[in-house]
Amino acid sequence: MVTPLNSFYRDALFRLALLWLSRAFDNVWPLSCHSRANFMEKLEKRMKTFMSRAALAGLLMGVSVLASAATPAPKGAEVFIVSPADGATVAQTFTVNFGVKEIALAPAGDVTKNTGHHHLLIDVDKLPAAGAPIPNDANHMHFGKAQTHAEIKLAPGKHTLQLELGDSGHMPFDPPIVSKKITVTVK
Ligand SMILES: [Cu+2]
Repeated sequence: MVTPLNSFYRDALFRLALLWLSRAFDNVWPLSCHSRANFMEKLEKRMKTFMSRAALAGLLMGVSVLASAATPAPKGAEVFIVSPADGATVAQTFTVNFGVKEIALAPAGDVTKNTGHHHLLIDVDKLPAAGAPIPNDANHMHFGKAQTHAEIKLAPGKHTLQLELGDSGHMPFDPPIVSKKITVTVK
């Protein structure tokens, strides 16, 4: 997906896009008009150039904003499932205990550095994409109040559980902070 840029390149990209756009805009107006037809033709041509530049500049700015979206993972940060144990057999309603190392928990919206909140991925094969908030559905449960455990209910059978930490805006860290995926058998 989007390769995170460091802040220097991100700023440079943004400024370049702005500068380039404003130069294109300047070119539209100082038209010398020998005749009305000539003027309209020139204007049309320059507007077209301006519009295509505006579209491209918008794209560049979008990329620079997107690239700024991922919060870098704190060094050594880890997340893990304390219980149940991998391979455990559990009742339909059971408690999952969450653990973290080298990162603190904070509610969603709290932008304190080196914090995040838990997301429980249930029967998820593909990790949530970088650069977008973690989905919020039955397979991606958010614990945006900085909870350290949850009581969940699953249908009988085998299920996989995995934790992923998200930042204040529910975005995966870069690189993603995910636990080992465990399998439980629900009675
Ligand atoms: Cu979240």
